[in-house]
Amino acid sequence: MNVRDPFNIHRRNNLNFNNLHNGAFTAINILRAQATQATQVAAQQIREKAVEAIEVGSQATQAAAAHIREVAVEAAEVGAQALEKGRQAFANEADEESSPRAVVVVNKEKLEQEEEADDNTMSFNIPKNVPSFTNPQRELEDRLWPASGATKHRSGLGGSVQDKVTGFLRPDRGALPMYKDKPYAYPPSGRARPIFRRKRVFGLLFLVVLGLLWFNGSFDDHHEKAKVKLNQWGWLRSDTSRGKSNADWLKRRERVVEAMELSWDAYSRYAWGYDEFHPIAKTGRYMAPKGLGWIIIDSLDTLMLMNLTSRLEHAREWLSTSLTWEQDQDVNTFETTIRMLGGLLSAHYLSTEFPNMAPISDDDVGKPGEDLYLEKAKDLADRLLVAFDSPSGIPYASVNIGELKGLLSHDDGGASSTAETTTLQLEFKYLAKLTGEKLFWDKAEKVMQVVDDNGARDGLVPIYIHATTGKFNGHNIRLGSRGDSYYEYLIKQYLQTNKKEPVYQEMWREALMGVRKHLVTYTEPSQFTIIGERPSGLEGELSPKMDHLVCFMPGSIALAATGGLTEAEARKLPTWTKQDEADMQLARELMQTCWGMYKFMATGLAAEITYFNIGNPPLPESAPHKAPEEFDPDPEAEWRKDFEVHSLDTHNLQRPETVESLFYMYRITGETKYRDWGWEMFKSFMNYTAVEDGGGFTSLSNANVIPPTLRDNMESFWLAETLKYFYLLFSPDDLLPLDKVVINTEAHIFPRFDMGPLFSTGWRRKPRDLEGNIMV
Ligand code: DMJ
Repeated sequence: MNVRDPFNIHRRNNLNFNNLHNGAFTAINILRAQATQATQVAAQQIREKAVEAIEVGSQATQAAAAHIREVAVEAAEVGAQALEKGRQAFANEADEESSPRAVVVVNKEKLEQEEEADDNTMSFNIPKNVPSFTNPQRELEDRLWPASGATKHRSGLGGSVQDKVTGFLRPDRGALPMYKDKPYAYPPSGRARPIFRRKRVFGLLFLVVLGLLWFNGSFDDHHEKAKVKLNQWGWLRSDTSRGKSNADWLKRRERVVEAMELSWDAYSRYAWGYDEFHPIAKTGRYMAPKGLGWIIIDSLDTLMLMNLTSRLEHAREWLSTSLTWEQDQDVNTFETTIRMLGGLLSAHYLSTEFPNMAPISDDDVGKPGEDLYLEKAKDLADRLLVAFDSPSGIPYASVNIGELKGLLSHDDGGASSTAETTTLQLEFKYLAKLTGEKLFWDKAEKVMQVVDDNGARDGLVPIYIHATTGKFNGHNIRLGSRGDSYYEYLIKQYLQTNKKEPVYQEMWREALMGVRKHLVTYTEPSQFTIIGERPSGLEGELSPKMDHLVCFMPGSIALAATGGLTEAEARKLPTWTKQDEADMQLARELMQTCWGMYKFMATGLAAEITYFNIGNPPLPESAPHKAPEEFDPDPEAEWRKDFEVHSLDTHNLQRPETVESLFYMYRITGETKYRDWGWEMFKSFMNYTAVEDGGGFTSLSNANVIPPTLRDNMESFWLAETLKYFYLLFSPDDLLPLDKVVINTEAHIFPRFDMGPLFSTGWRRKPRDLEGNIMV
C-alpha cells in the first residue's frame, strides 16, 4: 500500500490495485476510457437539460419569494409588538437589582436585547448546547453562545417571526460571519434529518443544485470522487499497539502527514478558496464577499512543517492572486488576528528562517514576491488597528476591515471578551519587531495596562470587559471560553521577549496562585484534579465544569515552570524552586484529567464540556489526593463516577487543546506516555471523524455514541493546530525547540526575540497592598 495515500484517493482510479496483474490494469484503463467518453456525452445532455430547467425553476422561485416576503413582513410586525410588550413587562419588575429575582429579570432583559441584536445582525448565532447548570446568569450566558441554525429552535412568537424575517429580508444574510470560536453547534449532517424534511425541500433545491453543479464543473471528469471505504485504511485496523516506547514515531508521524494531505486535498477538491468547508455536503461557504482565506492561511505553516511543497505553492498562488483585505466586511478582531495575522506571520517566519521546509522558488519570474506573507500581514494589521481606537484602548470586538471602523460586540451588552482583547499581543508585537513600527507594539501593550488597572483579585479576571470604559463587566470567572488565552498570553508574552518583561511573569504567577486558591479542587471518588469555574465571582459557588478549552493549561503551566527547557535541564538551574516543582505536579495531574475526558467518551474523543462530581464543600487545593494512573476500560469502572457529560455537550469540534498540552508535556518531561496517549487519540480521530468519498475529516455532533453523529464541518484549527500538534508530538525534539520559539494560541510559530533599542515595556503595574488591592 502506498503509505502516502491510505485511501488511494490521490489516484485517478480508486480501485485497490494491490492484487491485480498488468493485464488487468490495461483492461481497466480501456474500460475507464470508454466510461469517460460515455460520461462526457451524458454530461453534455445533462448540461442542456439543466439550462432549461434552471430557467423554469428561477421563474417559479421568484414568484414564491415575493409571496414569502409579504408574509414575513406581516409576521415581523406582530413579532416586534410581542417583543416590546415582553420587554416592558420585565422592565416593570426589575427594580431591585440586588435581589436574586431581579438578577434573573435583568438577565432575561439582557438576553432579549442580545437575541434581538443577534437577529438584527446575523453576526453571531445562539447555541443549542445549553449546559443544564442551574445558575441563571450562567445559563443565560451560555445560551448566547453561537450555534448555527439555532434560531430555528427558538421558542415563542418573537423568535420565530424574527427568524423568518431575518431569513428572507436581510440581503446580507450569510455575509456577516463575525466568526467566533466559542462552544457552538453546526447542525448535524443532513443524513440524520427526517426523510420528510428532505423531501419537502428536495424539489426546490434540485434545480438549483443541478445548476450549481453544472456551473461548478461537477460533470467534468476532474471532479472524480474517491469511493474507497475507510476499512481500506489497513494500518488503522492492524495497529493494535497501545503506543509503548519501542514504537516507530517517525512512521506514526507519517500517518499525521497523510491525514493532513487528505484534509487539505478534500478542501481543495470541494471548497477551494472558501472560508468554511463542509466535508459531507462537500461544499464551502464564504465568510466575506471575496473570502478571507480562513482555511488556506490557517494551514500555511502546517503545510511548510510537513514539507507539502506543491500544496503550499497552490496556497501561495491563491494568496497572491485572490486574497484581498479590501472588503466591506465585519470581522472578529481576535479570531482574525490569531488565525489570519498569526498564520501569515508564522508563514513568514518559517519560510525565512527555515528555507528548506517546503521550499518555494520565490524568485522565479511571474511568481509572487518573497515578502508576500509579510505584505499581506501588514495590510491586514493596518486595518485591524482601528479596533484599538476605543476611548479606553481596549479593542472593539469587531472591525470592518474595508471601512476601517471598530465595532462594539453585538452581544454581551457591547462588551468584548477579556481573552479576546488580551490575545492579540504576540501577533502585534512580532509584527512591530518585523516592521519597526512601534504603533503596533504600543496599541497591543496598552491593553494589558488597562486590564491590569482593574485590580482583579488574585489575578483572576472576569470574562467581559467594556471597550468604552476599560472596566470589567460582571464577575464570571473561568479558564474556558472568553477567559482562557488571557492566562496563556501572560506567560507567552514573557517568553516572547526573552524574559525581559518580568511584569507578565508576575501576572502569570499571581493568576496561577489564584487558580489554585479559587478554582482547583478534586473529584469524588477518584480524586482527579480539575479547574472549575466561578460564574458568580470569587465569593460565589465553584462550578465543577471544564470546557475542553481549559486543557491548554497543563501545557502552559509546564512551559511556564521550565521556560521551555526540559524539566531535567530546568531543575539544574539555580532559579528552580519548590513552586516550580509543585507546578509541574499540577500540570501532570491536569493532563491526566484532560486525558480522562477522552477516555470517558465512547469514541475516545472528548466532549466540548465535561462536568465532574465534587464534594460539598469542594476540597481545597491543599487537600491530599491521588488519582488512578490508569483508566480501567471496564464500563463500570469506579473512575467513571467522577465524570459526567450532559447530552447537549457531547459534540467534538476537533479541538487541539489536549494534544497541544500533550506536546508540551512530552517535550518537557520526556515521558513517553504522553506520546502514547496522543497516538491513541489520533487513531480515534482517524476512526470516527474521517469522511468517506475523500471528504477529509469532520467534527462530531455526538462523540458519545458509536457510530458518532457527524456534524459536517471541518474546522480550520483542525489543520492549523490539531494536526500540527500531533505532528510535533511525534517529531524529534529538536524540531522547533521550545526555548527558541513561542507558539501563538492558534499554533502559529513565532520566534522569541530581543526587544532591542526600539521597544521596551511601556507600563507598570499599580502598587498593591498585602491583600492585592490596588492602593490609591
Ligand atoms: C482556536 O481558535 C484557538 O486555540 C483559540 O485559542 C481557542 N479556540 C480554538 C481551538 O479550540
